[in-house]
Amino acid sequence: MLAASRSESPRAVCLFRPRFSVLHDPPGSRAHPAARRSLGTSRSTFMEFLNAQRSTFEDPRAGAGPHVVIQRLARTENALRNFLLYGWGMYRNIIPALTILLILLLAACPGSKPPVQPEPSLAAAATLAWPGPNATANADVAGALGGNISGLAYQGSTACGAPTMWAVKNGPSVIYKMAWNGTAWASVQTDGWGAGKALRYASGTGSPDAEDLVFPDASGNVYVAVERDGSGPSKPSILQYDVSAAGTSFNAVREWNLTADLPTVSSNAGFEALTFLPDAYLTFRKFRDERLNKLYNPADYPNHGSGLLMAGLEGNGGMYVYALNHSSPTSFLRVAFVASGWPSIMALVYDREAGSVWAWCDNTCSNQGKVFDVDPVTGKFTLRVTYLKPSTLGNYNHEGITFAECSMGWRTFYWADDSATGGNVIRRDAIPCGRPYP
Ligand SMILES: [Ca+2]
Ligand SMILES: [Ca+2]
Repeated sequence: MLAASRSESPRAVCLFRPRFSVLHDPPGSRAHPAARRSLGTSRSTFMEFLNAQRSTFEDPRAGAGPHVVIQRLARTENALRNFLLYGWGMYRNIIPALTILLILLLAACPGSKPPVQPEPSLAAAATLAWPGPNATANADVAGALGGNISGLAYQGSTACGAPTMWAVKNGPSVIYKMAWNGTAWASVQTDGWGAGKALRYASGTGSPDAEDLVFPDASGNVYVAVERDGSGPSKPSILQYDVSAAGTSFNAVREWNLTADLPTVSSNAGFEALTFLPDAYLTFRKFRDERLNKLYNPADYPNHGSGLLMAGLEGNGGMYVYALNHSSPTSFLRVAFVASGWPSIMALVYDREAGSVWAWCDNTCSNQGKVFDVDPVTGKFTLRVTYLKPSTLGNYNHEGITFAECSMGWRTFYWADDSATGGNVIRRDAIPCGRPYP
C-alpha cells in the first residue's frame, strides 16, 4: 500500500501513476496487430524501466540527496524520450483507423445533418373558403359535348397559336380538342376534330374508359388514365397517345396495366385522375423515393422519360406515383404513395407555375380541392390546404379540373361536370396567381 505516511513525495506518486495505467492495454483492448508488432521489445523494455522509476520514487529507503535528484531527472528525461518513441510507434500504425473513426463521428454528428421534422398531418392543414372571385360561369357550348366528360387539360398559348382545351370522355371513348371562340370553348373544326376522335387500345380495338389526361409538354404526346375496357372488369391502366397524328381515331402508342400493383376495386372505381410530375421539380424539392428509400434520382429509372406519373384511384382516394418504362415491353415501378385523405379522388393537375399538385373530389366529398407539394424536409407530398368549392358552383359530378396560366393576377380555373347538368360540361371561376395556399 502506498500511504500518506511515506516520506517520499506523495504528489509525485499521484501524478506518475495515471501515466503507468495508460500504458497498459485495457481489458478487451483491440490494438491493431501491426501496432503491437512495432512496439515489440521496446515496449517491454520501457515498461520495465518505468516500473523501476516508480520503485525509486516510491521506495522510502532511496533517500533524497542531490545525487538522487539528478539521477531522477536523468531517468525522467529517458522516460520522456522513450515515451515519445513508444507513443509514435503505437500511433503511427493506428492513424488510418483514427482518421476513419473521426470521419464517422463527424458524419454521425447531429449538427451535420438538416433537422428532420415530422410530416404535418393531413388534419393539420386548414380548410378554407374558395380563394377566387366566386363568380362561376359556364364555359362551353351548351349541349355540344354531352355527358361522361371526366378529364380536362389546358395547354397554354404558344408563339404558334392560341390556347387549347382538351377533354376526354368515356363511353364512347373520345378525346376532344377545343379552342376559345370568344365566349366558350368549342371543338376545333379542322383536321377532323369537329366531333372529337376515338381512343383505342394499342391493338386498335376496345373502348378505354378514359377518366383523365395530361400533356407532359407542348407536343401531341398525352397520357390517359383508364379504368377498364368499356364496361368490362377493372383494369386500371395508363395509355399513351400521339394526338398530333392524322386520322379520326388513335391507337395507344404504349400501355401500362397497373392492376397488379393496386388494391382490388370495383370495375368503375379504378384510375380517375392523372398528372405528370417533371423530374426537375421532384429533384429540386428533394422528393423521396419510397421504393429505394433515398432521394429520388431519375437515373434509377431508365427510359422513364422526363418525369413521373401520379394517378389517383377512385376506389380509395390514393395517389400512386409511377416511373413508367417506355421500352418494349413496357413496365413500371411505384416510387411513392400519397393518401389524399378523401375516400375518393376525381382529378389531379400539377401546376408548373407554382410547383403544387391540385386534387379534386366531386360531390362524393361535397366538391373540394386539395393542394399538395413536396416538403423539402421530408421529401413527401404534403397537404397544404383544403378549399371548399365556390358557393356559386353547383355540387355536381365535377370529375375533371384544369387551369390557365397567370394573367393580370388571376388564373382561370375550370371544372368538367361528368353529368353535364343543365347541358353544360365546363364551368369556370379563378384562383390568384402565385402559391395556392396561405
Ligand atoms: Ca376524372
Ligand atoms: Ca369510368
